[in-house]
Amino acid sequence: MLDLTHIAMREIRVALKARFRISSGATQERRVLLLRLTDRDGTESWSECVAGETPHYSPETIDTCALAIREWIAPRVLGRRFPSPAELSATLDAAIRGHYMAKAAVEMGTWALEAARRGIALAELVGGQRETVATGISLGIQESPDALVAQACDARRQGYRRVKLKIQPGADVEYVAAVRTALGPDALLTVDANCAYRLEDLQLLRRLDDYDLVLLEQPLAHDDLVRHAELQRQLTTPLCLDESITGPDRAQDMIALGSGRIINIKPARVGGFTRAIAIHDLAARHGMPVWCGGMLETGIGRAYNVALASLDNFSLPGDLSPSSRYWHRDIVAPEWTMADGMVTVPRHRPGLGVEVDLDYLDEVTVRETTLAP
Ligand code: OSB
Ligand code: MG
Repeated sequence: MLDLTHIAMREIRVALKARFRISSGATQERRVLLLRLTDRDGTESWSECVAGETPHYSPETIDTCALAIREWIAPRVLGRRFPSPAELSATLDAAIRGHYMAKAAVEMGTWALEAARRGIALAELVGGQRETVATGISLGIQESPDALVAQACDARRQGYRRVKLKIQPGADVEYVAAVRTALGPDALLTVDANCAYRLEDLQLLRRLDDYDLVLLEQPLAHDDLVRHAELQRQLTTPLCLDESITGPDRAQDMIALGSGRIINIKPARVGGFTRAIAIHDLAARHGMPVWCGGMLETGIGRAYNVALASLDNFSLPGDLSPSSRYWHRDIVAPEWTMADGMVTVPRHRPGLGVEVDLDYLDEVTVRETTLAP
């Protein structure tokens, strides 16, 4: 039984090693909202809210999430008992429209809490079987095709199993062609447009069919399914949806409409693990592969994604880069590492599988509030 007595909200400020640019905006300094959940029996867990500082990827931001958690989500869960995270998820769904990343921060925290209490790994609680998960890298938009090629070659030397290129009008076909030539025909290559195109760009998008891409991620609007279906009918490259899939119902609509053939599951985008697993299971029943996306997480968010990606139908490499890709110093110990393009699922440690480095966390914390019933 889950019985939360406190939720501590902590904002930290951490700088990425390098600016990360996608079609909808750039990030270097990150403000990250972390939660520490405490249960009546004293068990604690940490979770991460992945919302950015601006609404460039989704309508949510770190500030809307903090507001939603404080005003509407925490009051619904603190001091109430839930048999499991699934019931807590259903309660939040019924009571609050949208605010998926805010709900997810709390809901995912209860999965780690439940795992810690049972003394099992988060991956085991989720039902994941893998010992290691395959990792791809996401490369931001660069100044020139040459600069992108240099990063792609470096990624391959590091062992990444897949390279994803961020694209936008003006930085697409030429960049993709250069990287395909540099990496050769066997490299797993994908592209992500983060909503930068319109259906009218069909002729341009069709040119991407020449580069044997594993997938083209979210070319059209963040809430679109109908135009993506039209586009998929005109392309041979499989479309993969990210922003458009905010829950199991949207995944079902995507399948019914033919809006794409692959789903990028980010548990935070869809409101948490309960809904992420429902999408995973639905896709599996339809023979549709899924993979786990990233949101420039710290090592806490990474722990959740790695556990989720240990499920069977996460059959393409995820955006699960090790700590050193983004951070000079991560906030967890041990830091996340990659060997031969694989990240090890911490199956032999209970809960998240990593410890939070509290000394460093205090150094980067800018505010903290504790919510109680
Ligand atoms: O679309 O997958 C995306 C980062 C911020 C916002 C959106 C996206 C991304 C990434 C980062 O691609 C992937 C990662 O965390 O390694
Ligand atoms: Mg994406």
